[in-house]
Amino acid sequence: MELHRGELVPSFETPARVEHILAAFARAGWAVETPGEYDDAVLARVHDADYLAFLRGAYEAWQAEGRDGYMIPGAFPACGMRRDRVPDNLHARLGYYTFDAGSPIVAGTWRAARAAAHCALGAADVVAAGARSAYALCRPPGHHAGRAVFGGYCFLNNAALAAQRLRDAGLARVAVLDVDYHHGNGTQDIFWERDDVLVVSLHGDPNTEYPFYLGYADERGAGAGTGFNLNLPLPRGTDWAGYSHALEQAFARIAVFAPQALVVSLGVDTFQDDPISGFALSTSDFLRLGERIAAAGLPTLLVQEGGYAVAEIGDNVAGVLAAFVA
Ligand code: OKP
Ligand code: ZN
Repeated sequence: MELHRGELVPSFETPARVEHILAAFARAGWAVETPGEYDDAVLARVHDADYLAFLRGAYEAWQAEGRDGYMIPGAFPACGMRRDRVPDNLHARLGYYTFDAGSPIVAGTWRAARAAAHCALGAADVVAAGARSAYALCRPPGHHAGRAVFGGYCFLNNAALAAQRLRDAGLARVAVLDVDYHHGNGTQDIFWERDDVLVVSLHGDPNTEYPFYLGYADERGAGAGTGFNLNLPLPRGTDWAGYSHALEQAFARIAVFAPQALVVSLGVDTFQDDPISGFALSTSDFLRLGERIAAAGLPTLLVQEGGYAVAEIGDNVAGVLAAFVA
């Protein structure tokens, strides 16, 4: 469930999304593997230790206070309030570590987020070992999760963990291309001051689209990372003509960067019938998207992000991957 316009409504991010993706893979005859386990120290490569400790123990602490159900924040340290100390109060800490009320923590959240991260890390290891491509079927998604903040259904930043894993495997430069409808504010946050990971994102204009407070074109990185963040916000209604134009700008920047690998935050909520998004890509456009990504000729790791048109999500994801399977 999520708090949406003052009401608890069923979350758009559902287990059925994975079932539909797996069904499409089965129809295509594609096998799926389960990744191994990773030590939590790997998560600390992109997330702060206090944040990870909070996420790990949040629901047990909630239960120890005699509560059950959905852990939803109601207070946030907004403008003019203190962020230099983390309160003891559990509800206050919950608000401290998130930026929205739409991403409840439940009993299985840590286990699921950790398992999704392991999928991305496992796929990163496959690419680091020399594979042309790999795909990580992550749920929950990750690109809204920052160094020490969750939100937008995201708790651990799967794509950022994968990019860091590739760096740690010895690849000097890694590019992240985020094609989810929503701006990947967490990925931008994590790599903001770095010049070894280029972050490029195509997304709905934050002036009207979630996550609203980040994702504008004038955000280019800071310090050593100046110029290594590229945002390409696009208006509601953008179709393949507009989208593919921005995609060429993205790949022009990536080509100059000349990375050793590409991590794609693969949201398919750019689909025309997505219930919470505003672009107009068709199922056949996802074939073209996959072909364009593959044409970059880079070792490529695709990490599942959003996509909420559940009946079509399988065909849309499989469409992108088709270019890598041929
Ligand atoms: C996640 B991903 C609040 C509405 C917020 C969150 C959308 C998260 C999208 N009630 N909706 O980028 O696909
Ligand atoms: Zn999205």
